[in-house]
Amino acid sequence: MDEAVTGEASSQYPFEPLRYKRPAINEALSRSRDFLASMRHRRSVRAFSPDPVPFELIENAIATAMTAPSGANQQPWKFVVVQDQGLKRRMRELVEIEERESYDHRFPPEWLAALAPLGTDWHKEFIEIAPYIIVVFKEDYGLNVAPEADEQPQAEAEQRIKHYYANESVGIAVGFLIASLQQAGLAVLTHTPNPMGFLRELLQRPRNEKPFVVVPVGYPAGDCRVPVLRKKRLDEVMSVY
Ligand code: IYR
Repeated sequence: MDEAVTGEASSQYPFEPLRYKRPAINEALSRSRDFLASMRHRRSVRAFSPDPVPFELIENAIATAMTAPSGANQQPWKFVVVQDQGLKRRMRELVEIEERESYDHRFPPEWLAALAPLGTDWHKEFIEIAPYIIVVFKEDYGLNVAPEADEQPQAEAEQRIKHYYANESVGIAVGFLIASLQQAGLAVLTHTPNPMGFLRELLQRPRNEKPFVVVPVGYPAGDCRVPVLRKKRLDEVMSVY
């Protein structure tokens, strides 16, 4: 391989051979079709069963999310798994306060109209019922605390490292997370209470972490119903030049 193409020659960091095995075409097609079929069954679920979920499924999903590409490989994400019943109850209370205000006063009519087919309202009991709530945080910057932090006022002791493409990076990682959970037969919702700054306080996260999305995870309730929604067709979204 031409070193100039990889940038290896100009990099001061070590490179290693890519570990890669090209799959046979039939094998690739078969895996790709199976994955598509599974993902086509994914639905956002708002009615969960309280049945327990093996914790390894949560860990594996987060480990999968962590493989996502990120701007400058800065991995600007944190995944906070809430299973404590008291904490979930408190989270539900706080979410419902904000959501009630949003539905009653903050959402403009066009937004309410866009949401109408989903049948959502301010009630968020799923936060208490789903066995796990994964709260994903985004770091717009990293925080390095200098070793001599003790002797300096806090503002001087910390060093901020700008993160690049944090939104895109965390968005991709959440996609991986959801795909992994779907493969494990679990249901999720991508929930974005608005505003959700209170989650940083509730979960006592450092100030460089910003709540990105709340992901309740569990098995769907036995009587779970979902709205009839249509996904766009391939020809509506794909252009080949
Ligand atoms: N956060 C609110 C409203 C909401 C907004 C969007 I955009 C949705 O796709 C669904 C709901 C709620 O969770 O009810």
